[in-house]
Amino acid sequence: MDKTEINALLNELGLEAENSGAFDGTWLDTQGEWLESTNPTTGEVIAKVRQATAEDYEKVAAQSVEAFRAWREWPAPKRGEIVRQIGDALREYKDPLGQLVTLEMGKIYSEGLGEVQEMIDMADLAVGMSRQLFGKTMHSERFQHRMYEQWHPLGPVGIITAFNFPVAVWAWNACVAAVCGDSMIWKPSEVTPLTAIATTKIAQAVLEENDAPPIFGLAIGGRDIGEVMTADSRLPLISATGSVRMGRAVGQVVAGRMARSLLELGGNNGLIVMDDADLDLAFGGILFGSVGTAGQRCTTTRRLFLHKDIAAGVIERLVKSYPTIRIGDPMDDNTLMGPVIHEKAIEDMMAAIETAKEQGGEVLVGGNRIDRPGYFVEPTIVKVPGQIPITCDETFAPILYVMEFEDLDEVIELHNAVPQGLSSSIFTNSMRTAERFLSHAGSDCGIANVNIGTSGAEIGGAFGGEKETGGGREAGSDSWKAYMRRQTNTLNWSTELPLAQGVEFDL
Ligand code: UN1
Repeated sequence: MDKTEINALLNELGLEAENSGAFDGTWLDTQGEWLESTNPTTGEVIAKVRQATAEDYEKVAAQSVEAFRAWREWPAPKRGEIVRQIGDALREYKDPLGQLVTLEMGKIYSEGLGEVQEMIDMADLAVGMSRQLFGKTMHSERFQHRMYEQWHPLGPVGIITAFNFPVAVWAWNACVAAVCGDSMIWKPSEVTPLTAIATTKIAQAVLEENDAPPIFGLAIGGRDIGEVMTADSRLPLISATGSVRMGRAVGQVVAGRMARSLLELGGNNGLIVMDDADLDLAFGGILFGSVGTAGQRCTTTRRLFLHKDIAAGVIERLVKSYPTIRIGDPMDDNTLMGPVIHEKAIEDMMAAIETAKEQGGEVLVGGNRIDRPGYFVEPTIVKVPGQIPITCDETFAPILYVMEFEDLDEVIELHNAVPQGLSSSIFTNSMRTAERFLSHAGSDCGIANVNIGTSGAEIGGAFGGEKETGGGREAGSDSWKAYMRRQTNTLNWSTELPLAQGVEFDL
């Protein structure tokens, strides 16, 4: 995209060369430090954003409390109707918003569009949820008593998102929180502020058309804003996506004030190929899982386990294919892999490759930075002698560690022997093997797949993982419960006051 095209795109999405990074129903005249949003494809600045200060945050939070009080009075299906309209607005803006995701984050345009589609799907799902926030009814042990539970709106929710899904993860949280009756404050990644501002504008326009309170607050800033938000006792839930280090800090502070956190942290996802697998299917799954999004999904395939009888063939095919992956401008339809997010991502990737070599790994293909403007690297395969310390870490880059195994027991053990537990997959045509992998004695991850890869989950299922991945669940299934508070009600319509458990307490 040239300068004129970029300016036209910014204009279409209501962005300017200089933008405010704090929104409480109006765009605040922020006085924080300037942030430059950079295009990872060229290294050039796209536009500037002024970060929220602690004072700006205070305004956003105070307004969020107000908005919550008004919003929780709206019946849930009416809240769902607003989210339905947000889904429609996102359909209208799918192309430009998808382009902005590609411009600012660097994923290929088809994935940029896919990301906005994920937001639309999330809105549709949440509309349905708005009529299904079910509580249970129980039978009371007492005569002429009724007992049931209901789910109430929780309060203003803090949402911290990462650069790699700069808008979809907001939608996972925001669509559900909105139908649940919550207001929210969003702290996006500092490297993708423009997509956050554009999204907030799209959602706010829908609220205004419907005279709804400004439930979608925004506070763009660094760790300082994250810390103020995490410690803010007005926010009963902090939903945070990002590194284990960040999540540990957030989780401890939030636990300290007895609030709730929903953490979706690092993954170190393994893909197992058995000797009876359909190797063409497996190849497709490995390729998208390891190279897609330039290795920057939390569900990216990072560890590949190959049965010894098929290992040589699969490795040969991968090593031949990797150099043919079309790397370049993510806006070009032909490109399969765009840049990584910034210089530091390249440094981290190169450091991980060096460490892997020191620990016995052998680079089979790739391993280098590509000499061109922007932040481009070669997707890399490293053969490792088994689990070595570096394969227990998540490096947010397209490095695939490959190891061989002999039998299922061994590989399940190996697969689970890392601190993270997000996504996992096995390729096999054996029903027994598949079921074992999905059983309690199989994968220990929050997501376990058969004959599809580790990445690209649909929004209908609850998304998240175990161990250091943080234990949170977002998006589908009953994840909405995290955004509401449960109340158990017992109602006596008799003329007596019997006590539970048959206790007698008469004068
Ligand atoms: C993430 O990388 O934080 O399953 C989310 C997937 C996507 C979401 C990834 N639907 O790969």
